[in-house]
Amino acid sequence: MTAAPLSFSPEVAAARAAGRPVVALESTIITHGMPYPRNLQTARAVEAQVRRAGAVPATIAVRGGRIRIGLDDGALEALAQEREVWKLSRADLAVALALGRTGATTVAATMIAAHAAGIEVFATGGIGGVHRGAEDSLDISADLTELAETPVCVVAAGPKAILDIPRTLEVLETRGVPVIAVGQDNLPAFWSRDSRCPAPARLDDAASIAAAFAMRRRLGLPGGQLVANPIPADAEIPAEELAPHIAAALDAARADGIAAKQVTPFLLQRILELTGGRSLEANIALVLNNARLAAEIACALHAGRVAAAADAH
Ligand code: PSU
Ligand code: MN
Repeated sequence: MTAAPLSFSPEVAAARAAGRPVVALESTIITHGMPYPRNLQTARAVEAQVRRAGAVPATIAVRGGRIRIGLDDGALEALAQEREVWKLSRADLAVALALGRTGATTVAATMIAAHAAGIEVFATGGIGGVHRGAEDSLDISADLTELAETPVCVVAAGPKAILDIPRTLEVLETRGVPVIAVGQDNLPAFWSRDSRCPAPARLDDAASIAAAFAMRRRLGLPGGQLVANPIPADAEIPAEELAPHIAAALDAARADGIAAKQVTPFLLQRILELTGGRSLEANIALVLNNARLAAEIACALHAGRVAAAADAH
């Protein structure tokens, strides 16, 4: 455990005291990934989904010089409506805390916070990765290096389809991150079930995903694992249908000179407009689906620990 300035919500503090399974949730998806009020409704629904599946949700954000592990409904609502919220990745976390700024945590920063708080499982929508054209821009999300370094099991619907998925897979392999497709051979692509890229590994249930994660910890390997959970079939937008919208959004980003942290929020918003809101509905469906699986994995890890403790007696 680090000396990180953590503040736990009463619900999460009680779960920790009782040794109950906890699932971390990020906040950039709320502040930069979805428009108000759907962002707030989704954040609440995702928390409810985690609870229904038997775990305790801990939405993570930064405020008043503290990393908040678990937000009550008032804090969630304030964050969802606030305008001047920083998007915090690994590079920004310390600065935002030192200055007392309000910040939303990305996958990378949420992993850091979750690990500091002793939370092993984290649900999000899609991870960041290697952007298309990264051979020139060098725009590669810090989410990938975090997965290589921080032992948290991240449940996502794959890398976002706006990215260069084959190159994202190459970086993850180089950095030694297990990439596990759930229930299918190919990696899912966020709004679509099939990226057409074979996944490096496939597992079909929460218990085996938990076992793989626990084994990685036993090996003493420092990083996490990426669990790529395909969007439910009835909510997906087929990749062929999305391709022209992604191309148009990328053109718009180039024309507007969008760079760095703005790229992903800009592309998500553009694609929302181009699909007439369908991409948002898909995004919500996939996050809910990931929250349920993450809770099941957290429960399986918890059950494994209980069994191991019983064996030791
Ligand atoms: N998943 C979503 N919507 C999002 C994100 C994930 O469904 O907006 C956020 C996560 O916080 C992720 C970030 O870490 O997008 C990636 O940003 P970047 O490409 O700048 O690293
Ligand atoms: Mn980037």
